[in-house]
Amino acid sequence: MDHGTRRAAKMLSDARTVLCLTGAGVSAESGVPTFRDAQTGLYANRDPMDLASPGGFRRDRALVWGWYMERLARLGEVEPNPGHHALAELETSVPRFTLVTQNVDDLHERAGSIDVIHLHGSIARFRCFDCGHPYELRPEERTAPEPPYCPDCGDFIRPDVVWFGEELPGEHLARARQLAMEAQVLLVAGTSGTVFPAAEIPYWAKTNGATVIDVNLEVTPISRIADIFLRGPSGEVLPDLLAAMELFAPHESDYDDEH
Ligand code: BJW
Ligand code: ZN
Repeated sequence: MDHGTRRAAKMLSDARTVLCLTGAGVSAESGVPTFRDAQTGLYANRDPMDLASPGGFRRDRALVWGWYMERLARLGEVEPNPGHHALAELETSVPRFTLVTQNVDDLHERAGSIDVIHLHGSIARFRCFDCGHPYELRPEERTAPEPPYCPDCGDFIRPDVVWFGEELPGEHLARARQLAMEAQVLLVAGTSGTVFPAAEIPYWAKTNGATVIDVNLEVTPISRIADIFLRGPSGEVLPDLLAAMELFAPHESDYDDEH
């Protein structure tokens, strides 16, 4: 086992309060494309503002709707990977563990994570572009070329995600910020750390004394400020980290003398 994994496992074992921040990279090994991979990314050769902004939706709602419906259909065919499972298990071994994700998929929940904050919404929920009322999408509307109309105001239905230029859900962001300031360890996995305000979380944690551990295939602005950078695929690094925590776990025999 390498030194970084061992140090990170020790930090996590000793911590009472851990916050975990995830991004698209944790779902990559499930077969969900990331956004900024130059070849396979969802934004590769495309302008993110055409696909993920209110202006883009107004300009070409069929393009945006089709892009989201295609992604939603693909999500129905994938499963959580060992990285998601390791994070769900970590929640059970740390006294206070919260996961804050930028991902709009539900793979963390499907792996068993319970305390999950979605900063950028959910691709499987819908609401009206104008009046904001929630909307239950009918199966046939998933394959339609255009979004349905809102029964309350007549505007178009959109996915309940956070686009560029839109505010993040206030309560969720406030809770993430509070937890970042209280955390003893911030475990970051699979994010490029380029989209704000989520990308500020590691700075909030670090300036409040947390140890920052970053798991990523590549160097990012977060790995540069991290105390421990574990370079590799999260589907391998996170299970290794969990296994390494066994080294520091109290064993029953440790209590024999006391009882
Ligand atoms: C692996 C791996 C493996 C791969 N293992 N690792 C401050 C400065 C500059 C700009 C701004 C600023 N504050 C705000 C802004 C503007 C803007 C912004 O941040 N722009 C930047 C791009 C510069 N932010 C906003 O507009 C936000 N709103 C806001 O600030 O509102 C303020 C406001 C106030 C008052 C009134 C009005 C507004 C909203 C941001 C919303 C972002 N939404 C998206 C789309 C969601 C819906 C959808 O899914 O379509 O969220 S954009 C997209 O990026 C998505 C992601 O959640 C987000 C982050 O991406 P992520 O997860 O990091 O993925 P990638 O692809 O970037 O990286 C993957 C990483 O994984 C890589 O590092 C790989 O190496 C790694 N990896 N495989 C481990 N197996
Ligand atoms: Zn409406």
